[in-house]
Amino acid sequence: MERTFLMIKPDGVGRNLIGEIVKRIENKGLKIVGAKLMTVSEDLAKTHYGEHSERPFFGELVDFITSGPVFAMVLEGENVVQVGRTLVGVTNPSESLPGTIRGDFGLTVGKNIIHGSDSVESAEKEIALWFNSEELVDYSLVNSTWVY
Ligand code: ABT
Ligand code: MG
Repeated sequence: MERTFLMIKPDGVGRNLIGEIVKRIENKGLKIVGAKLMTVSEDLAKTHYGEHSERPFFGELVDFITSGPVFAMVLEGENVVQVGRTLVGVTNPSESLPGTIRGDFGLTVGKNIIHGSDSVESAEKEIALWFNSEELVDYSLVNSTWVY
């Protein structure tokens, strides 16, 4: 089954949105196989956002993501990478539709509430970067028969 990496950023945690976001993930029928509240080291932030290292906003991005705790999650489900991005919304919250997490709770691109892996390849890399294999739990959801 496909897996993706979602991470509620310091703005989302600081605004008490963990429960609201987890509720949406559970309602959708996705399975949470890993989750933790953690602070992000500068090294981890720079590795995670490595593809943006030459961009002018890189310094601010690293400062922001290390500014407070994040809530990191691994989700499992059919087509979960794309479904995760759909739940999250587009990069700029001001262009993200109502009904999406960024569309409902965000206003500016620099503080867009949550991260979601953008491809299966990114998801695999990000899961390996953020979680140890012992932190991922293998179990069945009681109602999964009705989802798939
Ligand atoms: P992430 O889920 O955080 O990776 O966002 P997303 O994949 O939707 O968008 P990308 B392009 O990966 O943006 C990464 C972070 O950089 C911020 N950003 C991006 C800016 O601040 N200014 C910009 O012009 C662009 C393109 C938004 C993203 N994160 N935050 N916070
Ligand atoms: Mg991205």
